[in-house]
Amino acid sequence: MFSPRLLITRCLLFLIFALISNNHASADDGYRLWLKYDRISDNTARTAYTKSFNFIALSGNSDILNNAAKELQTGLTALLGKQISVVKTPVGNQNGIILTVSTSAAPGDGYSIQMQSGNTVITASKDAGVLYGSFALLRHLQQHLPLEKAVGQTSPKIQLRMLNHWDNPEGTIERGYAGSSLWKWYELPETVDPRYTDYARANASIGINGTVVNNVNASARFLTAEYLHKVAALAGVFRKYGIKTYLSIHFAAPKTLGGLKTSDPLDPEARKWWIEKTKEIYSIIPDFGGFLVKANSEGEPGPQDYGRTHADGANMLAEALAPFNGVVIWRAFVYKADPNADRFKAAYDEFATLDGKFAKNVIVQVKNGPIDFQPREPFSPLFGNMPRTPLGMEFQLTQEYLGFATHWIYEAPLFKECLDADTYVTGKGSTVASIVDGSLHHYPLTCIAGVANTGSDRNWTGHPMAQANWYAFGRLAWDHTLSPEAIAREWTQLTLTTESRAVATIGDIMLRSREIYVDYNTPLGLSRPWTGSHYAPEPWQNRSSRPDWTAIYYHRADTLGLGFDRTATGSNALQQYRPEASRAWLDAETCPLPYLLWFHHISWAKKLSSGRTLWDELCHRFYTGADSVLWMQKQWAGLKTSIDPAIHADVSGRLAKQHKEAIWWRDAWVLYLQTFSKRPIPAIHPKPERTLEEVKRSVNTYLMR
Ligand code: GCV
Repeated sequence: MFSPRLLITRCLLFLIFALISNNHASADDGYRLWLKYDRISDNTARTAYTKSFNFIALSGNSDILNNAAKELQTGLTALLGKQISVVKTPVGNQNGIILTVSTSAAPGDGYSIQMQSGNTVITASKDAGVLYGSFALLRHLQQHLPLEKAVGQTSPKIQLRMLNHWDNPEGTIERGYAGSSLWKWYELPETVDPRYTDYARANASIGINGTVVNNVNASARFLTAEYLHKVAALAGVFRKYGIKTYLSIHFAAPKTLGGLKTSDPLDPEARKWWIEKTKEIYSIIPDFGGFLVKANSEGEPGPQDYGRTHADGANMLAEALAPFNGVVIWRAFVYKADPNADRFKAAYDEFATLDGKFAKNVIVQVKNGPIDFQPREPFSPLFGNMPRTPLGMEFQLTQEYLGFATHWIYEAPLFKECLDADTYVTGKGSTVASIVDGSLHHYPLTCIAGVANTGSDRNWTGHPMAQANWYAFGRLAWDHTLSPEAIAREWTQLTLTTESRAVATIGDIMLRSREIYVDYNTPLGLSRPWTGSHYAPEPWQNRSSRPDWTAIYYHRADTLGLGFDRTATGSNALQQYRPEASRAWLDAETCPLPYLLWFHHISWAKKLSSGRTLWDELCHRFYTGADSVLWMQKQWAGLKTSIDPAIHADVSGRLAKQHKEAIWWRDAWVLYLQTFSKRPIPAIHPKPERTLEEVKRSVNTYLMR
């Protein structure tokens, strides 16, 4: 029987269901990254934009320009819910977007956005600039900001803004935690996965203009004709988004691939081999970017195998690339197996004396810290000490020492800390950023690289929040003056929610996340590399083929105290810095606590500036860090109604694991260090629920997985 009441109830239920499902149209798998373009829910903003965008006028014609117009069309249509067409000339006196290329526009890859006669005009001197401007406008609209606030001009501060992929030919990724390689080498070049286009869009949207597709521990296979054609297929996709393709090379390729007797950089045959190989590469990939090289590092071959220098090696490759305007990016990540040496000093010792000896098209790429992507490191002392050699920055987005894809760490504060550090090389204000962007030493080439955290996982980065590190890297590569806060807010609004309370809470978690991790993992300047997985701390590791591949080499715990003495009574690594830069670090009394154990061996009973002894302060930090993950969990739990349910559940699960591991890692350190300090854990902290042996066993079990 027909019942109007039943009908009304059913209608209401349907309406509620429709509203809920419209809010989270379908579970968000994270694939769209920060390019979601969900319909703008803020009516005022949407109405204003709708009036302003009736067409997209594009007079030029190139792949990049067409992609700029296409992206705007896709984005606006979805954001505003109305179809917008791309035309050759502006339509009558209707408001629209005009895309133009003009030689007098913003320099380099820059762009300007202006309002002229009701139109929004994006102008650049290069096609890529128009693309960047288009993405910037979309970014602006996704944040529901007033259109007039989009007006302005910007150019990137660094020329080469690159991702470095540590991807291997068999599809694995060294230190990759988000599945396997994005590049399906077996299928290429015949099959070109549409995902490559989405990868290129994502990079272009944040201004990244270069990508090294293979691991720096390079297989010579990438230089075979077979692989060059595969790489060419990728390059064919990337160039349409203004991205150049680069390769990591195996320095011994003349021997291993070319069958020569030597790969000596001063040998004419070896030089000729590279010249011919480079010509072949450019015949297949005409806009090829150049080579990235890891040489004489961790077992990789290099010029020192023949008694030559890094400059000899780099210059041989530079000679081959120069006719094509290609560049050599030569890494400074080197250290020898010398039991008496301090790994901290190695890059400086090998490179500083080579300043001025590199060819014009060589960039020396330096990791942010002197050791290896630790949760906190002082800036590398090479910055500032090679004024005649362009120095590039290498950050790591993949979280090798930062909890892989399980622990939520927002890395922008780490990047900024290094970029803003003052080297004092030409007086106060000689920041690392001013060296990397070339403004201090007037480098003709500038470069910044991020070791990619992408993989075949549907959401690209494994941890949904790790997308923010890719995003922040690109934004800082464009403009290193941006604040981590602003980038976090922007990313959250584009990616997760525009609800202001949720944006603030997520920003708060993000900004505190790195410090929390440092506290339960490497507080007070501890560091912990060794040759293993680099996941859980294993401070007891004392056996390896070389001393600098143990954990004890780094923390130097003994019955007297803890930390690496790098003052004049120790390795004297501090001497590699300008006195003004190292002044605060030199004296244990003044050394800021975050760097204390990087530079000093401190006795367990020493009273620190916090008022606690070293031992008590360590316990305090380890416990506070682990407890703070609980805080992160609570904050996140409170956002359930503001975040897509699939993403919310995914992050909740990872946070639960992070909390469990933070306790475990805290226990690993505290119980191990206690065997030296012989001091009790302060009574305000609960005792670990397991013994050191049990912790060790659980680490081993974990590693066996
Ligand atoms: C690509 C660290 C990592 C290695 C990496 C190396 C490098 O040692 O553990 O996996 O190798 O850095 O940056 O070359």
